[in-house]
Amino acid sequence: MNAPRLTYDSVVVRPVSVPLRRKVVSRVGFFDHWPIILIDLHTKEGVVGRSYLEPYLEKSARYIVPVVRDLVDSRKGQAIVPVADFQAGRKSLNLIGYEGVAMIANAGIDMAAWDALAKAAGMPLAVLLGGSVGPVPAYNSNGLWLTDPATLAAEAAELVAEGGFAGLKLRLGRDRLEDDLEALRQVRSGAGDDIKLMVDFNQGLTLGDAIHRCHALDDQGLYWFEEPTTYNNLEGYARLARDLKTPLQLGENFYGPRELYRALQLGAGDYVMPDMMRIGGVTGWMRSVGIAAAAGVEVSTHLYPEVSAHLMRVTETAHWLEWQDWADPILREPFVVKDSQIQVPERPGIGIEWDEAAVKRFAIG
Ligand code: SMN
Ligand code: MG
Repeated sequence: MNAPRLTYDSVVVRPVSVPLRRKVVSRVGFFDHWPIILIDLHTKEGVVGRSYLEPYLEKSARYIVPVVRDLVDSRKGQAIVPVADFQAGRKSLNLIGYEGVAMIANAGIDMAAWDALAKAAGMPLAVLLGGSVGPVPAYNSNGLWLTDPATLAAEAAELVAEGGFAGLKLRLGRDRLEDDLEALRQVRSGAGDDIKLMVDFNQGLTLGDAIHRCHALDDQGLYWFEEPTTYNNLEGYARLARDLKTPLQLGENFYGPRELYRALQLGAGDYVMPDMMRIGGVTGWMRSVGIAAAAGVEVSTHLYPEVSAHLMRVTETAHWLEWQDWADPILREPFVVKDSQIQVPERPGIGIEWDEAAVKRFAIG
């Protein structure tokens, strides 16, 4: 038998900061640039595994990058076995915590390691994982921030046209209910009444205000309410999920499968949407979606549309992919989105290669 075997050699980790076409104005912050940490995992055999991390905060590259380098250095010469490496990597850092930077660094390496294995096997990642390439339903999350409601009708129409989208994400949680209602009217007037509206509060409300606001909006026909209050107030979420008619969505802040499990046990949400960097890369995702499927809960994605698209092809209760094009400027071949679907390409691995000229232009640090 001649199955490919790969060995850790070295890693190149490069932070970039990419300008955003539409500035992020949200309760988690204002961003006109988006930091992305590019990971090139070099194997002794010559295959290079690629992934990226989106750490929100530009300055966080200063402490995430050394952890990624340190973990890979400690594995030099070892076989690449992502499931065992993920476990060992987390354990090696558990004395400073299983979450936060430790998880983020492990997740970044995990995604690059899986990419390398799929490339060595000559298969798209979805195929290596036992699935097939094909389309994944996607909604457009590239806009509709907490900006002047009067601008939202035109923006919503633009966002639909960007990929024939059947769903859009809208950020809510303005000081006055009337302004949220006006934002909804504007978005519907631009996007049409059939559009699915995913509504994200970005943890902006206290539990009491979340109870008021979500009940006041409960008859608006919204597709989901996302993160109305602090992400780890799971008992508060369970109360909201029990009392509201609109499905409650959470999960972009789960660090690892156990947090997803705990949230589902408590009935804290109707839907979940793990984030590749926090749930633990490909390995963390695969473990988590088994739990969600067993609980009968549908799974959407958060950021990372390229690798997430592969994983949705092997996710039993796959729901909606969040389409954000923020990494497109540094990708040689951005993924194609049309008819509200992202297409998993017929390329080995995840199918991302860097546009090196753009990487140079946007480099930081
Ligand atoms: C989000 C993502 C990135 C920046 C700000 C807000 C948001 C989402 O929570 O779900 O897209
Ligand atoms: Mg969100």
